[in-house]
Amino acid sequence: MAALRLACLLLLPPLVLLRGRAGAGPLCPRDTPSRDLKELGGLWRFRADTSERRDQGFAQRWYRRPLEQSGPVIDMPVPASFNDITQDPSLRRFIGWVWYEKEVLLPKHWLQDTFKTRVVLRVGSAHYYAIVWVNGVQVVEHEGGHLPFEADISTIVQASPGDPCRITIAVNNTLSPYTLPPGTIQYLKDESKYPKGYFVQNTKFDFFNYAGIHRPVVVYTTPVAYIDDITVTTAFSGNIGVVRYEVSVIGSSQYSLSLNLREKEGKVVATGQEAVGELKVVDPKLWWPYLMHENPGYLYYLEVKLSAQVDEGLTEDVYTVPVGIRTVHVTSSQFLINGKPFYFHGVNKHEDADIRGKGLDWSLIAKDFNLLKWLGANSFRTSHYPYAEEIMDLCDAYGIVVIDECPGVGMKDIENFGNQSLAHHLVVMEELIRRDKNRPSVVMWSVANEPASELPPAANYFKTVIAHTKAIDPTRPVTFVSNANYARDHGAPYVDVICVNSYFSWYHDSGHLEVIQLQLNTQFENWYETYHKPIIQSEYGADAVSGLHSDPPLMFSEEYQVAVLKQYHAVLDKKRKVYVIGELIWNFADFMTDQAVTRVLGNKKGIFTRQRQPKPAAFVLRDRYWKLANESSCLPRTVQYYNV
Ligand code: BDP
Repeated sequence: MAALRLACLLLLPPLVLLRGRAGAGPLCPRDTPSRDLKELGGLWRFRADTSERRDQGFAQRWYRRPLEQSGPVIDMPVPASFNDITQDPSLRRFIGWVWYEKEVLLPKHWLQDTFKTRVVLRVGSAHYYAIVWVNGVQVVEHEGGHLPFEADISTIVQASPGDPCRITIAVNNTLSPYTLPPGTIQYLKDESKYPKGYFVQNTKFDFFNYAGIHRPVVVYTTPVAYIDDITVTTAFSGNIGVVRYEVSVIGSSQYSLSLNLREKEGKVVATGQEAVGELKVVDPKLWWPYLMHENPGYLYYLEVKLSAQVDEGLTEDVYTVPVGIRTVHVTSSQFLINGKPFYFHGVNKHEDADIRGKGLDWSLIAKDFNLLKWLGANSFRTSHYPYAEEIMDLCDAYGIVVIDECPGVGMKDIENFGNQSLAHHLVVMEELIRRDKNRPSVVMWSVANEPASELPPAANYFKTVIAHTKAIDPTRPVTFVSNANYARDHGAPYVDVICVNSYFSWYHDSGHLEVIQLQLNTQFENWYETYHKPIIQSEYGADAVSGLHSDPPLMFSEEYQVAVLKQYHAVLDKKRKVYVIGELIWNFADFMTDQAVTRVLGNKKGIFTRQRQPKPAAFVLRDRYWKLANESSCLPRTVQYYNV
């Protein structure tokens, strides 16, 4: 109970008023002929509220004046996690409210043209609970990391044109049993062992709980009458591609639309005028996964032009969404993309790197995509939370297939399956789908990773979350990733694809490579016999500390990691001929975790180190993935082995 009280105290500020929309506008901010964009990356002023109850910032209203007037501030990069930036161990493990602040001068024409410009502040993601003020006025609050949120700040910034606008963001990383991911706060009261008031945050997931402002903060403009959302779904029949669309407009009821669907090179292939319609493309270039076609990730561009009547006259807005024409279907033993069987040969990742933690970093993003291509990986799962939009854009463009996972990870206690958690989980799925619904790369939603799905309440919980997800997006299959016993998993009846994790010869029968094939075979047979649904081996692997060697292979050596992979591959090679539709290695790269006796500066199951250098397992997987790609595709010889 005490733990819960503290969790609530840390999470909820006194007197929070909800203003503005808690979610983000569905359209990712872009520069267009009618919209401007200003990125607020760089160094922000930063202060952690170290008061015992973490409530000093609210009691003293730090948002009312420049943050440095409240006490000592430091420089903090945005985007980045704050944990690894300083030499201060207490900041690395800090739980509670931290405060960020930046002053920004906005262009004059955004502020003076008050009737025609709407100014919006958008945060790509902040972990986990955020409240935002502009010039001391609260504009939005948002629960949950990994997803964007925004607020219309026009009236505030336009009230004092010429003055810098002060943006204050308070972020709280406390996790409670009802957040996603969940966690608990534990007070340790034995004063012979712990200082007074000592508490820790406990979680049941296996990655370091990085916090801060992880993705870009931007200010952007739209006209006052604007394109609020565009939803696109695609199909094809014979040589006709179909792009169904729906445009929603805010700010005027008197408007006209003009839509142009363009090829990559700019040629218009279809046009429309209605808010809801269907565009037909003759001989469409389909969106294909990487290595399934010589021209993967083909995108059309749907340019939407709005001409709207507002009080002051006519205003125009333009927004363009990339469109990949493709279909996804699941049978009892196959995953079909554009009607052809697709085999996931890919990875699980993390947003994780030295120093920046989970902060967006273009160099890392570019390197990771180059490594994926080198590896011959055609897919990844966004384990265990939604990744940055910048990453997802590249998946669309490169043809990397994505299983898009929400932050339902570490749900191990019965409390995580109550109504409060469920209500929040539904909102998170809505926000995720609103953000990623138009992406051709996203072929399936994953609503959780390794929840305690044997618990009886998991039945109704997953039935509801999956039904809700399908109701919002009827075009994509839904799964969650299980490590439960096939006979006792209460969520599996509701999924379209069985995703199963196993660590034979690692967490069980440690060191016994000889049992892997038997156990893996049994695992697959049990699941398939029970459900007759296609199966993805959604995690498997072993830790290898880079540079540790042992022959015969012993645990934690590079040789052991390779040996585990080879044992798994022997069984996968049989089962992929029948109902196994994919294999995703755990993990793409080593990543930071909480400190524990089982973790050596983090989880070492990466086939690349945290610095993205290959371990021998990477070469084994590379050979395998390119072979799989060549088997299942008709790639021209030039693409058949990635030439570095
Ligand atoms: C699985 C989890 C993943 C862990 C992995 C491991 O889904 O988050 O990091 O095991 O233990 O159970 O390495």
